[in-house]
Amino acid sequence: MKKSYYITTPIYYVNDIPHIGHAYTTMACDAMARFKRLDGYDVMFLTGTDEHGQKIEKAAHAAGLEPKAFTDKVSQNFRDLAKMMNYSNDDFIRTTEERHYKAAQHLWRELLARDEIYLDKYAGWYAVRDEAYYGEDELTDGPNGKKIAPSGAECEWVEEESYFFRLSKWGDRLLQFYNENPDFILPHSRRNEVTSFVKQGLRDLSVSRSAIKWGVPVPNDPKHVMYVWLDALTNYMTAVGYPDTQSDAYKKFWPADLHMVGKDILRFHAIYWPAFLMAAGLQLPKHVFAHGWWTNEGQKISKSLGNVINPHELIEAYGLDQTRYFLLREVPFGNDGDFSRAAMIARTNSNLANDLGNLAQRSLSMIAKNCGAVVPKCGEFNQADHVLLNKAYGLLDHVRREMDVQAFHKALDAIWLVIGDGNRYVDEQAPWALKKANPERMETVLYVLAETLRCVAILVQPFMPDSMGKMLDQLAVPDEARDFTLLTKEHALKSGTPLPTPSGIFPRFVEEVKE
Ligand code: ME8
Repeated sequence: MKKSYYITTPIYYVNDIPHIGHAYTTMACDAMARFKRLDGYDVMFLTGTDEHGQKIEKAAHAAGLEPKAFTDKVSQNFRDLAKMMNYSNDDFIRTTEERHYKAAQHLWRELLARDEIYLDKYAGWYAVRDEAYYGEDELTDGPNGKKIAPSGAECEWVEEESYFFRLSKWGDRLLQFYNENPDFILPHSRRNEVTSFVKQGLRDLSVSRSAIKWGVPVPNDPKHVMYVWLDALTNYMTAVGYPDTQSDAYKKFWPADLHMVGKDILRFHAIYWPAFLMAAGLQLPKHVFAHGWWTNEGQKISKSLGNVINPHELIEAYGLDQTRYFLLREVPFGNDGDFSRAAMIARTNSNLANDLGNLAQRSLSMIAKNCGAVVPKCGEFNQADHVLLNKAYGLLDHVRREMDVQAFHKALDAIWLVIGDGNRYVDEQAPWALKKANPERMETVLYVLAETLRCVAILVQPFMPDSMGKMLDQLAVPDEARDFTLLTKEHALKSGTPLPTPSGIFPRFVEEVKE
């Protein structure tokens, strides 16, 4: 049986316009999902939308719509984003779906039955923007006497009847769990912020709202709707069949291998979620990775500043695969990063047009011109040939190690080192000069280049599936011969295989000069 791999994105609040931040998280998951599929795993890759809560209720009313009609309309924006970015998600969950109500209410009943939930009254601070409760000690004074959360969100005072989850009793168990599973919170540099929050002592968590209507109804108490984070987190199990824990999907994919999130929502995923699951007697996800935040030319990205970067515009200006590549290559994954047009153009031109594009273009056009448009003949390999080919065949192990810890930039770096070696090899071997003097050697050199390109293109597929698909077409590699088991010399290109006419894959980006 194939090994399984389950990866999730956060489910996005539907009221927002999808921007580079959302595209980034899902892109990271898409690269992981595609990588694992090519590496022989049965993959489940989930994304979707978070559609309940006070924030959405307010946004719907501001738009003059009932929440259901509003969310039906705007959740489409996130499906469109997934299509536009060529994400390979296997499912798209909406928390307003029937299957999700069933799952969320089941989890509630489980918690209630285990006496993990009790009815009381909440009196405290709430930030609608974050849909989060904050303790007085966490807040600072803002202008107009407002209280401000560490995230910068404004808080309001809330007093309402509310159900509480006994979070306070799970602190020690959580700390023990982090200790026993040192790779649960990734990158490791983020562990401290979670453990110190838990060590300060956890308060019981309000898990229902009675002042708002838009949410999953609390079973047997229609005055209450579930707190949106308890509802939302459950999506990860809904999509694999919960509450049917005997279903094939659940047995195969739960617990999830990786919840990918932005650093802003680590607390919910690394504290609340495992506590809910422990309390319900369910298995905990294996890893939560919290990545950094993008700024725009040095500024925080926000609707109110009007500097939101729309992925659609990036694709229009620079190309789809160029955008996908840039997102995961520019910034070490886990760190914050700044978007700038200059960086986008520099990356596109140097790594794609120059390095990879040139290697492919030079090799394939020489083959088309000088080798009768077939995979060249392959003579005896010399030392230089062996060195390059062994590096290409050796890449998978290295890239896999980096991907397994979500070091996307390092995985790409490793591949680009071999691309750089390939370009140096062309210069040193100078196949154009061998044409007359030693045509057999010229064919061997071009063969080595084509074979190197095959390995590179197969490995880069998770990041740039369309472009690498084209490159593999140009090398006449059939669709069924593009997974990682084919990355060996036993599966090398066969001399004499007819090749289609090559064409450039990565054009140089030329800035329009304004008159
Ligand atoms: O928090 N840079 O949804 P959300 C990088 N519904 N990533 C960014 C970003 C930026 N500038 N802006 C947003 C929610 N993100 C909840 C999640 S999960 C059960 C519920 C990404 O729409 C990043 O992944 O506010 C962040 O965690 C997520 O969008 C927040 O999305």
